[in-house]
Amino acid sequence: MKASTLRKYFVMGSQNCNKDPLSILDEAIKAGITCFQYREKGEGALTGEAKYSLGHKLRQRCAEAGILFIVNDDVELFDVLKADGIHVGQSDRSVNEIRSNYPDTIIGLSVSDRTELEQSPVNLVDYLGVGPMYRTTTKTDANPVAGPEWVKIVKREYPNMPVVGIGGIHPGNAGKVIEAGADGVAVISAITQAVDMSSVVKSL
Ligand code: TZP
Ligand code: MG
Repeated sequence: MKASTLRKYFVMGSQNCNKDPLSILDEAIKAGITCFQYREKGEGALTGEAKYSLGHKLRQRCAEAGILFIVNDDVELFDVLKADGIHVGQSDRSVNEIRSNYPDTIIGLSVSDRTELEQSPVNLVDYLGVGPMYRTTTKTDANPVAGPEWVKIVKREYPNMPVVGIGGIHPGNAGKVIEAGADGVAVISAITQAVDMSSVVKSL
């Protein structure tokens, strides 16, 4: 994948939205996001048919706009929606298994410390999600804050691997993440809760 696709990576599920997720995605696309991840997860998340149904609509919007559509965790959902890629965490389905079943798909992997990095099949993934950059209240089981310094460490070890920072990122601190060497910033609440989304995405 082109590293620049990660530049403004919007992550969202219905549980993050206080209005229609489709209209939030539409607005975010119009504002200039470069990538989207459907992450229907945590308290209040949709399940079953409702999750698939919303996924279909979000997927369609991204296809129409030419925005990469990534599914978090759920390999079956990824498959049914014919998503462009899948993002997994350390305790999700194994990268080895996904790669052998989907040789050409985009795989993103979260790494939050050195141990995770050392134990990861980095050669099999297309990009790394690194974080949390800052304190976040969006993911209740987030790992301890690693900060932009963590981006530097990952990039030093894997200079050619596309890297996106995540966790507590907003227009006021995104620059530090990019300065540390990240190819982009992944955000949830800075966009879903934005009063002026167009200006937030532009500043990011
Ligand atoms: N992974 C690490 S932190 C985080 C995820 C999914 C939550 C990011 O949400 P926000 O609102 O951008 O801090
Ligand atoms: Mg996960």
